[in-house]
Amino acid sequence: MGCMVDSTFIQALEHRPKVSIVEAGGIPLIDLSTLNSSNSNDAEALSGLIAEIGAACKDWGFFQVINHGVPLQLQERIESAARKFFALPLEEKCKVRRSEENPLGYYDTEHTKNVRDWKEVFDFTWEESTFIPASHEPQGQELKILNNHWPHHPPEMREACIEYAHGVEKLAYKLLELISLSLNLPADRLKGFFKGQTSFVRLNHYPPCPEPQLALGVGRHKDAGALTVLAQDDVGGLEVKRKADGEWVRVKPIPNSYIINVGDTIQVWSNDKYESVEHRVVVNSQKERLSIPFFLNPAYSVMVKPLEELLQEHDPPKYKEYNWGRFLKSRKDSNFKKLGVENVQIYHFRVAE
Ligand SMILES: O=C(O)CCC(=O)C(=O)O
Repeated sequence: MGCMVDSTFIQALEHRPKVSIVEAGGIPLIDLSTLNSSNSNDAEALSGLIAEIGAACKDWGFFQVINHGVPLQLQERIESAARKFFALPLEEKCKVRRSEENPLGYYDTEHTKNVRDWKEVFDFTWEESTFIPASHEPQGQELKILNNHWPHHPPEMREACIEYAHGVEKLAYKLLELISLSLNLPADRLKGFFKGQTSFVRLNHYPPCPEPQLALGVGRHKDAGALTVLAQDDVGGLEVKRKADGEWVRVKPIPNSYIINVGDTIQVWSNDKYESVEHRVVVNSQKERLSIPFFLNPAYSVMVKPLEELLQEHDPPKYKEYNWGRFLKSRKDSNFKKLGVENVQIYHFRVAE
């Protein structure tokens, strides 16, 4: 029988999803109610929470949070707007299509590691205008401005997106503080890197796939930025590579929760104390799925390198410094089209041991 999906979507044999799903022993579930209750001065509860977050970052690089303080209606509103947007005819969605020039808006041919993803997306930045380098080349000094590309339909899309981004950003900064504390750093140690942030939100829509055993919604990858805060609907499909044994583990949807993962930037800042972990999205033949990651990213000018306070004579820096903006630009270019080469990764900046 012929194949029902285009060959550009087909994963190499070793990267295809397995039929059986591993759900047992999933990612840690962390209750943040201490932060939002009148007991927030309870030092013991707070230090317990910091220890839990530190252990989750170290052992998994991923965790799920409940009682996080982000109002549920923000997620409901953006989900509803996203479903209406993705249901529009392709030509309507293409009115806000992303281009190589401006990588924001609608896009349906994204590639991860040079294989096409079974999804369509809509991207917008947290700042209405965001600066990034015009080129990833080290000698290029020119900057360009990314402007959000808002559709006319549905009319509530823009407001729902902006309100959601502001709500989730607060949670992202709280988590960043807890992560800093878990590394024995002051709570606000990382905050300065985000003035002029390049953070963005992505609406991911995964339509049903006739051959889910051959393609992936998003191919295996690590997130390049600092932290990702992800909302998903009740369908499920996200899989995380368990550090303990390299097994792909499905993340069970929990109502009104967020999935948090450490990105490459925290891996470098922490000099590998916390590692960014590979994940991927499996699709299915019956149901569409929606997910909404918020990628908390530094400002374009930030030079990323291990934090000095975390280094010791027997633990020297494992990475040479690199510029975040150029790294991001290079990643965006490679996701836009199929290239013959691997895209930039933090291990390219690793110091030889
Ligand atoms: O859909 C998901 O659960 C994860 C999406 C993801 O990893 C991404 O958009 O980079």
